[in-house]
Amino acid sequence: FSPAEVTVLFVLGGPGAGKGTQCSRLVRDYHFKHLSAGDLLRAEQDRPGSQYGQLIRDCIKNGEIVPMEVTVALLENAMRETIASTGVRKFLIDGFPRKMDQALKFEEIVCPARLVLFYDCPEAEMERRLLERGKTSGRADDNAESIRKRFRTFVETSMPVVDAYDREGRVVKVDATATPDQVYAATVDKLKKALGD
Ligand code: UP5
Ligand code: MG
Repeated sequence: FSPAEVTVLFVLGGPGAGKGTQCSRLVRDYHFKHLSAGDLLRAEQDRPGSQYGQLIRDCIKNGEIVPMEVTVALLENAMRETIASTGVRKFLIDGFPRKMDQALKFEEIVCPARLVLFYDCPEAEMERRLLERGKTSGRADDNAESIRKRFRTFVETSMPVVDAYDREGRVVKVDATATPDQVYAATVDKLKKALGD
């Protein structure tokens, strides 16, 4: 895809920062297609006949990053399907890239990102949200032990991606500690300024 054909925003932030919550609101108001890398991986894990099911299950439980070939292929397929079936060409790529090599690969072979929307939230608040959600989510990684591992991977591996984009001036940073509606208002405000419309 060329940037003239499609618009990609990467939506990043720690586990439980509220990426999915904010993406839903942006979809409601601005007709983006929301592609959560985590959701695509969980769907692939459960797809009968998938050769990656066990690998994905193990990585998610341990808060580790699935090899990027799998994730990039899922994202690229989902983008193609979306364009073919709906014509929508504006994508929120949620929870990806989580590692520097993934960022470089995606921008090389799929499409450069217009900008990175980064939700900034303290660990204690993210932990509180995830433990609360874990009571009903059924997610295999919403337990204290997996959450600890997810936080470590985020700090050691994923945050450096945000920092690299920030040095290029491509990050829109939003404080994610307020209520979802307040965070959304800040998101819209900052995105409008950054995108100039
Ligand atoms: N909530 C949200 N906003 C709130 C607010 N402002 N105030 C109070 N509560 C708020 O929100 C989390 C919870 O908090 C919800 O209950 C929500 O109601 C509440 P959510 O919007 O779901 O946050 P999000 O940032 O999307 O959290 P999520 O748990 O999805 O983040 P992760 O990044 O951990 O999960 P993801 O699904 O992206 O990845 C899971 C795993 O998949 C990774 O650990 C990894 O193993 C694997 N993965 C890869 O390997 N590669 C990838 O590219 C992507 C994932
Ligand atoms: Mg999510």
